[in-house]
Amino acid sequence: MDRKSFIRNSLLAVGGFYFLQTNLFEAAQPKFKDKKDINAPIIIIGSGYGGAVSALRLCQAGKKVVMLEMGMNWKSSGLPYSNLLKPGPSSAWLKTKTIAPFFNIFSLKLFTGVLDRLDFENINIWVGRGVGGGSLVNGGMAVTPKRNYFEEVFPHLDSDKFYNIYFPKAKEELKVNVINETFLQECPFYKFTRVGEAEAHKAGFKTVRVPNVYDFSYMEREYKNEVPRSAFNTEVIYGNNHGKNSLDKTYLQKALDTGNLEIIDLHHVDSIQLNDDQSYTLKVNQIDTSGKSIAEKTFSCKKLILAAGTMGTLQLLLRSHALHHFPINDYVGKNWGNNGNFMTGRNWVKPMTGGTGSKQSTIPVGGVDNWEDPEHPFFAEIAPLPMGMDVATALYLQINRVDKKGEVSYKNNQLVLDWNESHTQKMKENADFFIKKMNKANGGTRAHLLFKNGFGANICYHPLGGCVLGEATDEFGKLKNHDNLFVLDGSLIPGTIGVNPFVTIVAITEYCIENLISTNQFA
Ligand code: FAE
Repeated sequence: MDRKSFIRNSLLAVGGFYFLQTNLFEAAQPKFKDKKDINAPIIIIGSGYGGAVSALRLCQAGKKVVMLEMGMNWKSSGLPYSNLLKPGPSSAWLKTKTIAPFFNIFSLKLFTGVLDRLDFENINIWVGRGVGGGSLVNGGMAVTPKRNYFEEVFPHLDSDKFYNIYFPKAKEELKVNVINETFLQECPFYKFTRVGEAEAHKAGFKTVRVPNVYDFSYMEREYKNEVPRSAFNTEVIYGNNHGKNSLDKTYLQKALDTGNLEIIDLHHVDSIQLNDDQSYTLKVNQIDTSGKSIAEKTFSCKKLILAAGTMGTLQLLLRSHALHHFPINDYVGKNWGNNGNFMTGRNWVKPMTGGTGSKQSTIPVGGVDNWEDPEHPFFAEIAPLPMGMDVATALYLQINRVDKKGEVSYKNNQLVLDWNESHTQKMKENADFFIKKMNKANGGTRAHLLFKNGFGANICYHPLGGCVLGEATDEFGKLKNHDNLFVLDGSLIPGTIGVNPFVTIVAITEYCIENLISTNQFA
């Protein structure tokens, strides 16, 4: 079987093509309130991790905050999220075909879905869109970085403070929990994890249990069919209808409960101008759910927080600089990385004994920890591949060091990424080492049915950097040469953190916003 027929046959076997119902979209169009152009004291652009943490702490300090989000508010729309086997409205941001890392044979009608893919010459970057940002589409893996690597990446931060205060605070607010070990050992939906761990041990690797924001007590009840299924119903990258504590249920809900936050969805900020009095004017496009522009607006604010995610924040800064000579400094765009993301896998994994399992949870709970190996340091998530049938395939998202950083610039009206094979060479060597060792000990082949040559070097879920803390910004996220503009999102982390990044993004934002509030930067 070749790669294309593997994908086609597998998907046809589990459900066939799913044609979208036109009337479903039309009936469900949210009713937009006609908002006048706004002059607000504080505007936050983006409702992902950095934006949500900033909003909560400012609102608790009694500040009125307006948050602009280009994606949709799924919670208030009442529209359900789609699952992997039946893609629908939530599956992609304004695309006519699905955009998952593989298996993209499903047609879609243009809709403001939650998953977007930004395609560059040598790398594709997936991001979340909607109120909650990346928390709507991600796997919920809530990992605290290894202390020695955190200290290497952020030599100027007080790591005692982070490990005693900000990481614990982040985990508590995000509702991080760990799967029950007995449940994991017995549940058929976690066969892929058990096989992955047993094979890793046989090959001489160490494995670790990975915490998550998915509520594992809910998962145990969904297994018993006491509540609707989500992780066990192939829901994840197109949104989870249940179980996952995404930001709309945690930080953002708490911020809304203060009465000080207004979230305005389906509003895309195009560019920013700095005014003579050091305030900001934003050019904003209101769109409908088919992506059509329905109003051009102008928002003004004294204090501006950029939390549009690494790529969104860089786009705003670099585009505004190109269009309006918006002041930026030489560090903007530098020190960018893919957090060492490298996807790989193995085919023919235990085909005679049920492979990795026909039923798979979408929530990863295991990882191979080879970080201490001086020659091949990496962490590899044992990732699910929920296709509704056993495909005897193991999937891994490796996270490596990023010793050679990339750079982001803006040319011909678009972001350009200086990133090529030389940046991922060491990652490829690590993946090759890992897969060879696994196959030697356990059987199996390189996953040429999933990726060309078995390596997905161009798959990135964790874009980081480009507006690095202490380089492009001061030590608490204020952009250099600005009095009233703060960057608080993944772009503060210099391209790498060694684990899945959102716990670190939350902890760093908690640290920065606490200081910014206490030094009256938002007065
Ligand atoms: P982010 O969450 O991306 O939020 C930015 C928000 O700004 C988005 O809602 C955008 O729509 C919005 N925005 C952007 N530009 C504009 C504009 N011009 N106007 C208005 N709004 C705008 O930023 N990380 C983990 O730690 N664990 C995981 O298990 C994990 N799995 C992942 C799986 C997938 C498929 C993906 C795509 C990512 C995953 N990540 C994971 C990465 C994680 O979600 C990501 O690092 C964070 O979401 C980044 O947080 P930020 O606050 O930087």
